[in-house]
Amino acid sequence: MAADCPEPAVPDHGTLIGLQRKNGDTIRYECDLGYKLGGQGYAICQESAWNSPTPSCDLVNCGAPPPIENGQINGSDFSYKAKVTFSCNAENFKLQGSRERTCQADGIWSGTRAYCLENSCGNPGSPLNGFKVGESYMYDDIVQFECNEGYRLIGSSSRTCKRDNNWDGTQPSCQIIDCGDPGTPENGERVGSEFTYGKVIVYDCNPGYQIAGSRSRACQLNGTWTGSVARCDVSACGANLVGPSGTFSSPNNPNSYPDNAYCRWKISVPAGKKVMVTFNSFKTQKDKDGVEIYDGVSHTFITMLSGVYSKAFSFTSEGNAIDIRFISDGSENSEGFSASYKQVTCGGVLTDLEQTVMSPNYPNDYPNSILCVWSLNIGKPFQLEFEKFHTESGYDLMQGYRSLSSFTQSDLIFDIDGERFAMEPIQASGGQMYLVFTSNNYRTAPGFKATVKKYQINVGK
Ligand SMILES: [Ca+2]
Ligand SMILES: [Ca+2]
Repeated sequence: MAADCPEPAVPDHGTLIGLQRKNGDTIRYECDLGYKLGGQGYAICQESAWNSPTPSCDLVNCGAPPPIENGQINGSDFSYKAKVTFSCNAENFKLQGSRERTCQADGIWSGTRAYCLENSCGNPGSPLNGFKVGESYMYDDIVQFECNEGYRLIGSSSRTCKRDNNWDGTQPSCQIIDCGDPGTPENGERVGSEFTYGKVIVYDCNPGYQIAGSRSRACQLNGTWTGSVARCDVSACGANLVGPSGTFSSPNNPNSYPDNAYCRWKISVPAGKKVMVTFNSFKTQKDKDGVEIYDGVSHTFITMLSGVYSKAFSFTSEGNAIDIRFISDGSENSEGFSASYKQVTCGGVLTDLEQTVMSPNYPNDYPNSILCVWSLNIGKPFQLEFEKFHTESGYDLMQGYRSLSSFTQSDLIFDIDGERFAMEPIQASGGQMYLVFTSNNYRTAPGFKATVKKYQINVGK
């Protein structure tokens, strides 16, 4: 019978399990936590000897953690219970994963793998009614915000991507710029009812009052109106005038009008009639002082007169009222104007294509001794096409000027009388035409009919 096996050695940091030492018996070795077996974990007693040497218990080593791009591993002990930390090389990188990892007993690092990722705050978006400038959202990048015209930025106009992946400041919004109601002066009127950025309000005073403060005001970017509050003060000039006829003139005429004059005359005649105003003399500081004429019913702008006119001229309203303003600036003056008015039944104001001009009674004979004035203010090139023209030759005359504010010989574009057949259209590339028809006191004819038509480039040659 063979002898027993010798007492086996116990590995450092390990334990021996099993007390039997006879042939055929098995013993086992176990290592303490954090140590692993180096060698076979058991031995069998065979022929009085252990068939395997005593194993070692080696300290667990997790090995170097995977390298970290744009960062570094701090710590060089990778064995059981050792800790390593990770850091990123530059501020614009942010660590993702575990900042600290510990080597565990199973040889695996605790936590999750660390990466250094470039910082990004993400697209902050554009405000409604505005836009963003800047397409890069990394650390230290700046995006700027602007609002569309007419909107004001509320919040941060620029934001910087911070290290914590958040934008600094607050996301802006764009608020519509509204200057608020600027009011309406007593004894006056206001044209315009929109108060947002860029909108313009125009003031006027009733006849007999003159405006103080700003005649027009615009809503500005900063939410305030330009100019100063409009007021209507009693005026020494201007009046409401009622037909059938009368006169009016600039202040002090024929002596000089004052600086900063503002006079408004509104002349009304019975419904169905029109007002013809004749300027018998006219002399103002050119382009600085002058007269504005509007239809008194539709408020359509007819013309503006300024400078010196050497002969009398007239304007006729379309409705049964005409609205005239005389305005002078703060320096230099002249004698101004003298005017008369009367109610008439011919002439008028044309502002659109396809409108017609006809002699009174057309197609029957026009009356003797008439003066008819038409203002054609179409606002774009047009041509006047006559479908008929027949007046007393040599005495009953139709004249056309290319302007509503100048009536010199060089402004005259046609001057016709008698009977005409197949007339070429008369073109007005400037969008305006001033027509005057006069008949003398003897003999008439059927007159004329003409229509405002679209401008044709190739007509007229
Ligand atoms: Ca002046
Ligand atoms: Ca005649």
